Amino acid sequence: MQEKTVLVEQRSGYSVITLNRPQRLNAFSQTMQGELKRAIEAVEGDDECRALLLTGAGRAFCAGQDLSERLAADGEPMVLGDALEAFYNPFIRKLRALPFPVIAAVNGVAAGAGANVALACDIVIAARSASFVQAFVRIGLVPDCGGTWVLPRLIGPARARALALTGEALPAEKAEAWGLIWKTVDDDALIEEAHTICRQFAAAPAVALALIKRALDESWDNDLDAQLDLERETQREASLSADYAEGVRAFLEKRAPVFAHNRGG
Ligand code: T3D
Repeated sequence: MQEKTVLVEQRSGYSVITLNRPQRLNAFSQTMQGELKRAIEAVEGDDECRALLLTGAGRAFCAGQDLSERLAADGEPMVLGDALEAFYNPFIRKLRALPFPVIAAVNGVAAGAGANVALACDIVIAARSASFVQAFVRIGLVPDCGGTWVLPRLIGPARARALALTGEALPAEKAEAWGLIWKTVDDDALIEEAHTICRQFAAAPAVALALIKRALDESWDNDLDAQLDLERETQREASLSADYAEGVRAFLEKRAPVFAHNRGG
């Protein structure tokens, strides 16, 4: 039997998805795209899930689209566009819309769509040996999976342009220094660090986490006035949650809060 190209593991309060085609640097084959789509839908529908950890098996995080599936039988490249609508665009939208934090543990090279899937996550931590490569231009393509949106917002137009236009690899430590990712850790500490973050989110106030994500996401399109209105609404909603009452009580009683682990409030 063929090994699964995506491994899903349930931990207490969070899930782990591992891209699992190490011999192809976890490049996205069509089979893997199908398995990943089902995995993310399962995680989305799991009321007990309060964080998602995404990582890769072997020496790479992900090398992007499996290019061996991009030549038609006559040896000509496929026309793209529909391919983005079939998998990548809905996948990125779903990943961004999950109501809990998504942590990418980038264990090695993240190239092409692999880099931009990682950058679509809420928190990106990377092994010191990892790198981020906007490899698209090397094969005559344009960054996708939201790369042209997220790069200038995270690192500014000058750096975004140079990375996208040259396809140069960006080492993890430089990615951290530029503010592209949250942090770099020693290679052998990466997975434990990612699990620690997930455990922290599994015990955190779930309603607040979802609202924080929403407020930060919507801020990209808002002026200050609109954002202040949004903060009023998100704060109102957060204050209706049992977790807020518990948080205040715990503070006043000088004890650690015990949150309800309930996304419904
Ligand atoms: O098509 C659409 O739907 C549109 C969407 C496009 C999204 C995209 O992601 S386009 C960009 C696709 N990705 C790339 O162009 C990156 C290709 N890979 C590389 O440039 C290099 O492999 C890396 C820089 C990522 C790593 O280099 P290195 O030297 O560490 O490893 P390697 O020797 O190149 O790769 C190891 C094996 O993985 C090798 O196979 P082999 O020789 O051992 O049999 C290599 O062919 C294979 N591999 C790596 N990347 C891919 C791949 N096989 C298929 N597709 C890949 N993307």
